[in-house]
Amino acid sequence: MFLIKMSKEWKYILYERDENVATITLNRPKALNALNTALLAELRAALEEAEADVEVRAIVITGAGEKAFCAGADIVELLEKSSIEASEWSRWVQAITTDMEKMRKPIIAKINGFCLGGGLEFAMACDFRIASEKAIFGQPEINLAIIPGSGGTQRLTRLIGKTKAMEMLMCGEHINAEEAFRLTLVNKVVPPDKLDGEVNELIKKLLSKSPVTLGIIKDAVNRGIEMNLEHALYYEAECFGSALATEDAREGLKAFLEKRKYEFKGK
Ligand code: DAK
Repeated sequence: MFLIKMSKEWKYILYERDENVATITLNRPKALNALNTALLAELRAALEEAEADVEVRAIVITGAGEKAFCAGADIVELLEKSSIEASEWSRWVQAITTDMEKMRKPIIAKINGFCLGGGLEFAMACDFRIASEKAIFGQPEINLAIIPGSGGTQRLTRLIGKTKAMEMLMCGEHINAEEAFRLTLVNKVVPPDKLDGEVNELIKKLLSKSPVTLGIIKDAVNRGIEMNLEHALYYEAECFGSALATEDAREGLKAFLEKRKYEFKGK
């Protein structure tokens, strides 16, 4: 039986640490978990806490309530910002998603409902997206005459390609989970009552691997995708060298030859 260890009292998020897994729940269900500045500050602090906690080896982000993962940036707040405030806020928010990609631990978005605008941008900064059949996706910013500001125009294009990204960004329409899967925007779609189980299965797989090597893969993919192929392959070779130098790699290679199960130490 896992012990639930509550870490801190937050106002807009719930943070649970259950053995090796930290779960961060966006917790403004009445506003469909829309991202106001206070929530984002807490989310950032929670991510930092999870990254710093040596016991944590996987992070799950999800939304409170039945209806939404996150319906995007808080529209009430957006209207109040001056142009200068918006630019500063923009850099600050972008840093959170960029940091999520720099973090070494795998991050899973558990998408239980509406996943729109900034909500989808945060989901796209995660390493995995597991969705309920009820999930709805979109970049509806165009309907507010704004654009996504936290990577939506960039990460969406990288994930699903220019043709469909342009359509989603310019038409601002919702797509259902099945379509999101077809576009490879999500890894898997499952009935709502199977969502927790599916995410737990994925976590089980990830926890069985070397955490240090998972971190190297995440870094190689996220940095490499921004480079030309020649530089990316050079970087991959450097990462390969780092991976091979770990104790876990020695253990993995030896365990194979000795026909036994590996025991990784994360070193
Ligand atoms: N912000 C604030 N409140 C929201 C919200 C949002 N994004 N989405 C929903 N709510 C609130 C509603 O106002 C409503 O509040 P009450 O009226 O009950 O007080 C409550 O949540 C329930 O919503 P609905 O009554 O509308 O529920 P429905 O089932 O009828 O509709 C919906 C659900 C998700 C289809 C609808 O709520 C909706 O269309 N919501 C807006 C979705 C949206 O447009 N999202 C994009 C927001 S803009 C940036 C970074 C990020 C961004 C921009 C810049 N930088 C770093 C620069 C991102 C921008 C966005 O995400």
